[in-house]
Amino acid sequence: MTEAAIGLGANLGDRRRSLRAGLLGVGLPIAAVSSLYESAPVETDAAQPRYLNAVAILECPSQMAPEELLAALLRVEAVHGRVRGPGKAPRTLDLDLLLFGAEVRSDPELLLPHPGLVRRRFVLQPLLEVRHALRAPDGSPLSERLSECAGQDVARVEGRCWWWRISS
Ligand code: PH2
Ligand code: MG
Ligand code: MG
Repeated sequence: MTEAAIGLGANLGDRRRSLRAGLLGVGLPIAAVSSLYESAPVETDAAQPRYLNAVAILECPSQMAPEELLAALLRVEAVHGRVRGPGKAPRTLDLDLLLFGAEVRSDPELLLPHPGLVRRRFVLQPLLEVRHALRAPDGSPLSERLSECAGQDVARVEGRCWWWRISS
C-alpha cells in the first residue's frame, strides 16, 4: 500500500458538497481527512471567490502508479462539473496530487512532490494536520516551511468530521 496525499479545492457552487463528492469519488480507502479551511485565492490574476480547501490521505494499492491516480483525479473533476479553462480559473472542484509515497517526478504533467505544497498555506497546514512528521525529499521536515507562508489568509472553518456531516 502507498499513501497518497490529495489537495481538495473549490471556489464555485456548493463548495463543501463538491469536496466531499470528489473525495469519495476517487473510490480509494481514506486514511485521513483534514479539517476544512477557507482561504483567499492565491496565484490568480483576477479577483475570484474564496476557496474551501482540505487535504486527504488515500491508500493506494501497491501496484498503482501515480500516473494512474492522477488520471483518476482528472476523471472525478470532470464528472463533478470541472470545466478546464486557461490558467487558474475559478473551479467547482480541484483535486491535486500532492504526494505519492516518496515518489519524485519531474514530468511537467506530474510533478512530485507538488511544487505548490511548500509555498501554499492552504495546502501545507491541512497536510501537516494529518501527517505532521512528513519530510521533503531532501529529508528536511515540512513543518519547518509553514512559517514562510504563515501570512496567507487561511482559516480553519470546520473540524475533521466535516465530510461525514453532509448527506449525499
Ligand atoms: N487553487 C488554485 C489557485 N489558487 N487559492 C486558494 N486559496 N485555494 C486553492 O485551492 C487555489 C488557489 C489553483 O488550483
Ligand atoms: Mg490546484
Ligand atoms: Mg489542479
